[in-house]
Amino acid sequence: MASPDPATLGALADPAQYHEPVDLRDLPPAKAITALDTLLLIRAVEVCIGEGVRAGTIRCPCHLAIGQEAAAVGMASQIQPHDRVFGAHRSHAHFLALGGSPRQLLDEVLGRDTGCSRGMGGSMHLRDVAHQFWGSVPIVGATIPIATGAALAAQMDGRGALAVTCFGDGATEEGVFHESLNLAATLRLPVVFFCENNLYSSHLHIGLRQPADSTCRHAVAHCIPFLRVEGNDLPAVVAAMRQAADHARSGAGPFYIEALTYRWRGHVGPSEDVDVGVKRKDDLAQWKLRDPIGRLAAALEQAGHLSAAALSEAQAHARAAVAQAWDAAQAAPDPPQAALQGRVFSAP
Ligand SMILES: Cc1ncc(C[n+]2csc(CCOP(=O)(O)OP(=O)(O)O)c2C)c(N)n1
Repeated sequence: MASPDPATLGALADPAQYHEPVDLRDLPPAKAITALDTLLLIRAVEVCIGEGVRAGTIRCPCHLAIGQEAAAVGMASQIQPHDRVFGAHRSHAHFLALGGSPRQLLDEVLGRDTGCSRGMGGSMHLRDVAHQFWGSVPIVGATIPIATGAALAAQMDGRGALAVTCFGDGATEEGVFHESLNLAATLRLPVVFFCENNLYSSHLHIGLRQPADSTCRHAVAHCIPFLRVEGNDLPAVVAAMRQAADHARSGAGPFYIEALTYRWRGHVGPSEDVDVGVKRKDDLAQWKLRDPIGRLAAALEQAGHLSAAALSEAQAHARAAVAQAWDAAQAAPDPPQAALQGRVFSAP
């Protein structure tokens, strides 16, 4: 079989395709149901955050990943206790997919003392080391070299752990991205470069920013094996991530994944931003038919593992859990004023 063209997304970029139920052959039903519950929880949390921003209750900038949930859940499926995962400005889904608490996330975006970063970070500085999420930052591309350093630490520790860095297609335009791929390949570091290509960087389509629409060509340039995957197909992302993680853990060096997906909301905030970007209005309607949740649920229903009533119940359960967390988060305390300086400088 010919290798895929590393520069071209081809049919994957066509929003009119891949609307059918996903292929469940490689994912046991119990795992698929658990994954569906996580996808529903992430969706419910992000819808809640969007409403909080719209109402003015949440005042930090929030970049929502509604529509991109399967990429995060597939990435998280292979993470083990000594691994270190890093995110970026759009990382609510990474945090939750790894097992982070919705309550701690909601507390954080509300600036509460009980948030995952003690209310000092907001949406773009999430951290939950107990669930292998070592941090996200707003500077585009900034966690890519940090993850590469974590992979060097993992290599020196010799426990078979790996580092994962999740970033968008826009981050591949940063110098540190290329420096990190070069170093990781040269030192054969156990790092998975996980690119969620949602075709946009802020309001600019990739066609206006890069000479080709697939970022996998950068992996080839740095002698790193790659897989390109339909990012709204949960079992496909799980399979790709399994191959990438096995490769990195075995000592064979870094691996590059490009998960093609699409965000339903604008770059930042809850609006759908259909009035900006190239053809976004028509494309968004098509991408909603390529919903990662709908396609997984349809496959489970088709295979007889899920009824329409059970799906509604799971959705209601996710929404109720989030509503309860939201109420509790609003009642949580703000950080004390003394914490402003106390958490900036480390004690001698
Ligand atoms: C170094 C740097 N340049 C520019 C910005 C402004 N900025 C924030 S997010 C973003 C878009 C990044 O796009 P991408 O990496 O594809 O991630 P996505 O938003 O699509 O998830 C930009 C340009 C920034 N935060 N940091």
